[in-house]
Amino acid sequence: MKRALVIGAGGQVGTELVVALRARYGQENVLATDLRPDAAATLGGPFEPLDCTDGEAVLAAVRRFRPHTVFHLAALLSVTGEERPRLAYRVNLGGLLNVLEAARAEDSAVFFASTIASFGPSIPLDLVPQDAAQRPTTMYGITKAAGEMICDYYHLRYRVDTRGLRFPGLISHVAEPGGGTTDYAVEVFQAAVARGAYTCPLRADTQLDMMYMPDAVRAAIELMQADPSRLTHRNACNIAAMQFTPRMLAAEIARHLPHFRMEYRVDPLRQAIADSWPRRIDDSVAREEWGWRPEYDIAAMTAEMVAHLRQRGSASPGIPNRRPTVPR
Ligand code: VAH
Repeated sequence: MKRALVIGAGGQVGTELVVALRARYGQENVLATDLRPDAAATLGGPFEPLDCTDGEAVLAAVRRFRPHTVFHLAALLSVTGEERPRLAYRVNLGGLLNVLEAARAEDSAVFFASTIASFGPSIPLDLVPQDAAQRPTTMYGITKAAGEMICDYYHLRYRVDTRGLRFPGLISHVAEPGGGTTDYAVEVFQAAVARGAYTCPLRADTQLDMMYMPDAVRAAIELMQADPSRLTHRNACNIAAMQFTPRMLAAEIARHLPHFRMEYRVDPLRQAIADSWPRRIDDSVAREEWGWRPEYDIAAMTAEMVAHLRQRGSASPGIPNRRPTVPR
């Protein structure tokens, strides 16, 4: 991979992925695109506004930039997807189809960001294997499970080099998440540093898979660099790093901020979504097929998050807090 096009670059993953890709391949070889033109100021370097639901615009951007790999990150997450299910369907599936069609035409590889939310409550959720049945109950999860299969189809039918990961909840101090059920695990750090207290929208015992963003970004790049002959599972590799509950995270934060207090006011929508997801996923296949290994556990992640936010001395990361931008 020498040249990369990142779609949805202004989001939580894209903001850090663009930096990592440019460090590896050079600023001019990584084009960042996002629906929001103002993301250019945050991302710097080569940038173009791009609406992934506009198939002609996606094809034109891929044809002009000629990337070896398109990292497709643009999507509505779980909470926003429940608030606007038809839009989530249009963006998450329509956008992906546009990317796959452009990649097919221009012989680019595609990275697809899937999620542990592509599983649902019809299976045992305590240790979900790579090939478990997928019956998600959110529009977000449905679009991601279908997206995985569409990526398989484009590989099998048209030989497009499609690959992807099922990301856990992702935690970063650089950019805000937007509209996700796991956003509490980012907001809590900002609140702890700024106010010493946070009101959590999930029950204290809600265990979910989580991952620190540097691990997630490295996993995406390592998967795209992996020897394709080793990949049996291409588009939907389970990857894991840590599992925790809000109660566990609060205790870890209190090791750095002894006066921190976590309160709870359960949001029924977020709790119902979280209860439908795996409490832990099995990432042994990714470890075997392409050598996946996480580098951050809850202690290392918490120490870095608190240190960065304290150093910044602000309640919110460098990127202004915002709801996700969605097409009109
Ligand atoms: C969400 N952050 O909460 C996303 C993620 C596993 C959760 O896909 O919707």
